[in-house]
Amino acid sequence: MDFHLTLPGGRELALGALPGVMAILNVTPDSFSDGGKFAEAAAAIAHGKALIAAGADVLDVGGESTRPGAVGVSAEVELKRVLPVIEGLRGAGAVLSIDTQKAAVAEAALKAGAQVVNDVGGLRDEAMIDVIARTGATACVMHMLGTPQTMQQDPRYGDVGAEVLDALEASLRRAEAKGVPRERLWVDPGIGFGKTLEHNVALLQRLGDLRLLGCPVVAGVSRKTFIGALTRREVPADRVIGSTAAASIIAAQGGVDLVRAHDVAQTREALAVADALR
Ligand code: HH2
Repeated sequence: MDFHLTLPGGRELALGALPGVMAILNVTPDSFSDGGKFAEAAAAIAHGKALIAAGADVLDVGGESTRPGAVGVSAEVELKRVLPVIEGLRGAGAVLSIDTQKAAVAEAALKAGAQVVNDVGGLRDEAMIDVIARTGATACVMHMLGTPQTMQQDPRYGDVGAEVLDALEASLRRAEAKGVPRERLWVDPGIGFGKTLEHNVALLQRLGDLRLLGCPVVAGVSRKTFIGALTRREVPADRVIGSTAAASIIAAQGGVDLVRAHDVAQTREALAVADALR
């Protein structure tokens, strides 16, 4: 099925039978996998261009790590990291998204050229919904149990699939109540955000259920801890095959529209072969 992701200004990100790739660009010193590699603007911009050349549809620029236990940074620090990178990559060939939980960061990034706000907080902050409503931006609404500081301390659910679905529906309704139409919202189950290995597996096995929400579905599995647990790979950069050749493919077959990935070329290749053999 062809899927069109509607963007501000009426622009459409048209995806074919294959899911699109949302490439990860962390301008941080401490992200769990690529922390420190692209913390300088020049390095981040060069990496962003390489990700576009490798086939990224969306570049997700982040200035604050949300790995379990991460210490948050101020809006000022986040902006200092992301704004020069967004300005440097505007018009470079991919849709730019800002990965932030802060309304002020989202608003400034949208002004600088981003079109999508990727909020791992799932629009829990009313000020963030106000920014989305006011600017006409698209938002990716991710599910997280608690905060990055607390989320992996014994997360519990009765039925993880149903609870994530209900929580996402509640977030979508809060946005709709403030005038944001569902066509401008994407949903993401938040793999690894307040979930055990079993929760992540259950969510990835039932990704298709999220389509009931009537929005494009995004999933981020890239190099995450659950891949390390299943492959016994301690070092995140060693989890590429588990991420690209297995989890991304299963997610795509489960009906995901955008795969969030560090390894764009490998993800694209795996998706192309899996699609041909379907
Ligand atoms: N995962 C991370 C960050 N943002 N956004 C969405 N929509 N979905 C995800 O699964 C997701 C996300 C965590 O990964 P990463 O950005 O690589 O690491 P860090 O938070 O340490 O910067």
